[in-house]
Amino acid sequence: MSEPRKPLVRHMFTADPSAHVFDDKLYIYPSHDIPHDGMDNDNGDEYQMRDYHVLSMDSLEAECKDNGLALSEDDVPWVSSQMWAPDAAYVNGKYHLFFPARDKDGIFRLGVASSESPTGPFIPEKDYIKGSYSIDPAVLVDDDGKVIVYYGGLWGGQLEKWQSGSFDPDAPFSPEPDPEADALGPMCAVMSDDMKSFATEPVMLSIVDENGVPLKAKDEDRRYFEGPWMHKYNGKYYLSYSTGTTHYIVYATSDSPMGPFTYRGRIMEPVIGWTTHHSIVEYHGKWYIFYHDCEMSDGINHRRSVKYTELKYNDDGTIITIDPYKQ
Ligand code: FUB
Repeated sequence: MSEPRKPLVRHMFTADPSAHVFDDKLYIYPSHDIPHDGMDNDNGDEYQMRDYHVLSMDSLEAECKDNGLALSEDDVPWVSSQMWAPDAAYVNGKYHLFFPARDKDGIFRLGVASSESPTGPFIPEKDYIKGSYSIDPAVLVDDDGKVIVYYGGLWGGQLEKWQSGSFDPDAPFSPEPDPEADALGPMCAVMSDDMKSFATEPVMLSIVDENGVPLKAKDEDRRYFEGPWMHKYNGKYYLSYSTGTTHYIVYATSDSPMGPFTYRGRIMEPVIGWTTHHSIVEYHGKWYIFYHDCEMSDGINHRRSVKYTELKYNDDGTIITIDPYKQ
């Protein structure tokens, strides 16, 4: 049986969970961490993932199942390494897996693969999505049918390296170039109907404070770092993300899926391990946050395990902050 706040599976390391409900069952699309004794650095070189396995639960009371290999880097012609945090969406009768990985030049791109089944195997497109870069795709299928992908991550995720309009391998990534500058935000684009390309030019989302002023790069407790997620609650768009260096999961809200988003607060305090990455899903009338930590590996950053817990809102729509180690 899957218990909240315990690793969903223990036979492998899993991270970056994107949870969805399809046909009344829970499906979790995680990264698959590989144990090794290599380097651990600001470039994320320790995250050497090579494939994806989809996890599923018939209900919250049921055992969490590993559905086996869903996609391997060996099957994707454009990928050289590091298949990082994925997401999935059900559109036009098919399941689509969105994933980031390094291309043959070592540049992170976004790819897509599709399947008749939520658990795969997924058949990848031969090339990455044209115009895509950076990491951590998260996909919203909006109520009007529009499919919007949010993505981007600092440091190893290379978002800073695209600010001139093309990839600049020498752009500094740590710390961000100018702490007084407006912080970078996640990128976002509408997908084409066949899910194979961007239908709109990607734009960077703006995240502002309570006075409408864009968050600054130096505001590390609140500014965007990586791991975007978008969900809707009572008609509002909730953009949640990791603050990276300060290890929080925070959120901002808007009346539009393209923002601007107003910072609202903290969803989760830091977990054990450097990265924190989450998704939020409604299931049988309650809300849950899926996340990872390194408790099972005694704090080894690239040996993470996916967990979940309930997420609660106040009457005014704000989210109650979760301490991952206190009930
Ligand atoms: O899993 C590799 C990277 O670590 C993800 O892309 C980030 O969000 C962070 O969790």
